[in-house]
Amino acid sequence: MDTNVLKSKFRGSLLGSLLGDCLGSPFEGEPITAGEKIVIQRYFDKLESPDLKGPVRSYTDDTAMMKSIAQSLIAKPEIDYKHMAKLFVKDYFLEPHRGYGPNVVDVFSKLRKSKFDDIYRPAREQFNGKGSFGNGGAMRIAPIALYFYNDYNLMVEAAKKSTEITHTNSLGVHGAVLQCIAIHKALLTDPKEEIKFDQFCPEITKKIKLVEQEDDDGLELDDDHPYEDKVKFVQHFLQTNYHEELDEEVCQNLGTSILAYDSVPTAIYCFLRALKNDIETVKTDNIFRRTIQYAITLGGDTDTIACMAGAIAGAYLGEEAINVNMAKQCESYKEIIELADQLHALVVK
Ligand code: F2R
Ligand code: MG
Ligand code: MG
Repeated sequence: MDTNVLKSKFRGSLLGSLLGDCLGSPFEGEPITAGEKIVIQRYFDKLESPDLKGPVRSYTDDTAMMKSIAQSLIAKPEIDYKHMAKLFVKDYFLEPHRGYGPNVVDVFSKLRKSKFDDIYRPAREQFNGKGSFGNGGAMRIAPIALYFYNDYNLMVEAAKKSTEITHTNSLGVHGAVLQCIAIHKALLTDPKEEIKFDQFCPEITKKIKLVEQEDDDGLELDDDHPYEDKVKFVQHFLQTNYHEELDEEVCQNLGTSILAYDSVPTAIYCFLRALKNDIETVKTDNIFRRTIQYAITLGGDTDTIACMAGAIAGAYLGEEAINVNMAKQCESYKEIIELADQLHALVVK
């Protein structure tokens, strides 16, 4: 792929992640009624206006941690997970009010107290040794997909290792790997050759199946391949003709919660649905906007689902698809472009 196209896609993915977070966070946990969908439509219409004044929209933990990963990859191109852990912790203690997950903050305190002697121990101890399966690993993963765009196996390994600093439950780790695989697939697909809907899900299903098989403990206690099954559900919903009532079924079956299992497949669905057809309650011809606005109208963990859907949409469509006025409304948007460019300069020759 042409290096300039890739540069635009690197920017698109990190900006997509930022915009989803900043624009989705005011609605996190709010019940989304028909009236609220109209409010969201007007909010997005206004955001596209060049005349909009007022304070920028703040980012939350999703972007804070995504920035730390990008900064760490840039500062330590040989990959240093202790350095990455230190950036997570430093950012948290500098700005603790960015809406971090209720339990992950204990990991940060323990890492600080232990002087980072074993960066994986505090996360392993979470939830009585089960580890977290929140979506905190997945929400921040975009820089890993970009940095390792040329080496799929290293990408999967880095997705796991960077996630395990805070999340060790296989549902948390595999959720992050699935999100990384989806961004990677979108990144390497030329937007001129339209994504073939019938292929995107089967391809990422095959990949996540391998990851789930490799990490299987062999005890056959629970469902051994939850994400493989869930992506098949995404495919099923995509094959169903869209109507507004379908959203209810999507929310119930795919989920919209703070858990990785209940949010990563939903983000993938939002991107593919927005790409496939118009959505009655989301009036725009712009596929990037449709993706994040639609994700927000599903409710629940709106900042994170819009952030993850935005990272995939941006990786596919590139920066040009993102309205500049809307991007300028988001805190640190110039810094995010700078980080994307530095990652691109490091890995795209
Ligand atoms: N924290 C939030 N949203 C809450 C409201 C924020 C508010 N608007 C504000 O501004 O203050 N959002 C952020 O948290 C999510 C990412 O969370 P992360 O990093 O995964 O954290 P954690 O604490 O590890 O897990 C989240 C919750 O999931 C449940 N859980 C996880 N593993 C579990 C297990 N093994 N057993 C039982 N429950 C488990 C717990 O309830 C955790 O607290 C993003 O949405 C981000 O935006
Ligand atoms: Mg957040
Ligand atoms: Mg969230």
